[in-house]
Amino acid sequence: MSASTLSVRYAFTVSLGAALLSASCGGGNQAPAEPPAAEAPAPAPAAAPAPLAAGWTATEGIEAPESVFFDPASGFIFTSQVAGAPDGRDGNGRIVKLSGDGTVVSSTFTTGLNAPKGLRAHNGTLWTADLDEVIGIDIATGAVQSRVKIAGAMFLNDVAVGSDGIVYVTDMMGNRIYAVQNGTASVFAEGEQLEWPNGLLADGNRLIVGGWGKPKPDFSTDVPGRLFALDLQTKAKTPITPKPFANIDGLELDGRGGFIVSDFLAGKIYQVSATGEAREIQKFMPGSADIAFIPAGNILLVPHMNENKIGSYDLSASVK
Ligand SMILES: [Ca+2]
Ligand SMILES: [Ca+2]
Repeated sequence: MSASTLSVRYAFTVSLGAALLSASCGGGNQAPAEPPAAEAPAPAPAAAPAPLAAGWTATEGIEAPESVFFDPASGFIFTSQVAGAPDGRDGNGRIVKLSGDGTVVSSTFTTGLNAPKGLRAHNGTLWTADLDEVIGIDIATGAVQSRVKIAGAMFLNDVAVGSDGIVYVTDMMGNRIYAVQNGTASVFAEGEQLEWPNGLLADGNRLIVGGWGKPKPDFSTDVPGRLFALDLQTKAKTPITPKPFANIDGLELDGRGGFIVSDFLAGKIYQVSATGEAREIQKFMPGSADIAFIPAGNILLVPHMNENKIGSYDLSASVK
């Protein structure tokens, strides 16, 4: 290629660039003469997520993760970063977006939160609980769409969404469960019979609740929590496990009529049958927070809150 060919191509590129710049500035004559620093990138097509897989660990941008949620609609994984104290109003809480193979797609998917915890999605909105607020996030962009501040909330923790779109949220330290609908919160249930509720799941006409037990200042308990159900219409409580057995944090369906739950302080994972038999199936370091379980493939996603990492595990050998 000759030097003159190069110079012709360069001149063409410069003039085209100047024309584009001129157009983008409104077509006036005051457009600067120099070429733009870089070509304007075409809108990138949304990258498809990698298939959900087991056997990986993610640490990039992971900072005291409380919840991990697999969104079946988009195929992406979302995880909440408390980043600092669980009750810290510090403005550094984030949501991180990952692909199914553990690749971090965005470590700043949503920023400006405080200490976000539970995550669930409904109709394109990712819901989280952040201290005393229930926050709706556009799952396509990460932008905050709505905030509902709950007066009197002490330590909001997990969220669940009914088929009708009502968002339920546990207040572990307040011994309450709130319902949020059309931007307004109301008390759904309250009292010590809620066993200091942490994990929450909507399952048909029931709300499944994971009790932590009455926490001491260090969050340990003399009596841990049970797994129980609340009827969404009557609010009647039905125990699932007959006895308290764990400081329950994460709570998922096992796809077999029962549940997968995590014990945060013990680091243990249990499978609980529909009739309430709790069986330990995995043990990690303390700090197994709000897990995700995907029955297809028996994949468990664990936010290891004390270790600043997310792990993905194949439980095929232990889930029955
Ligand atoms: Ca924080
Ligand atoms: Ca939780």
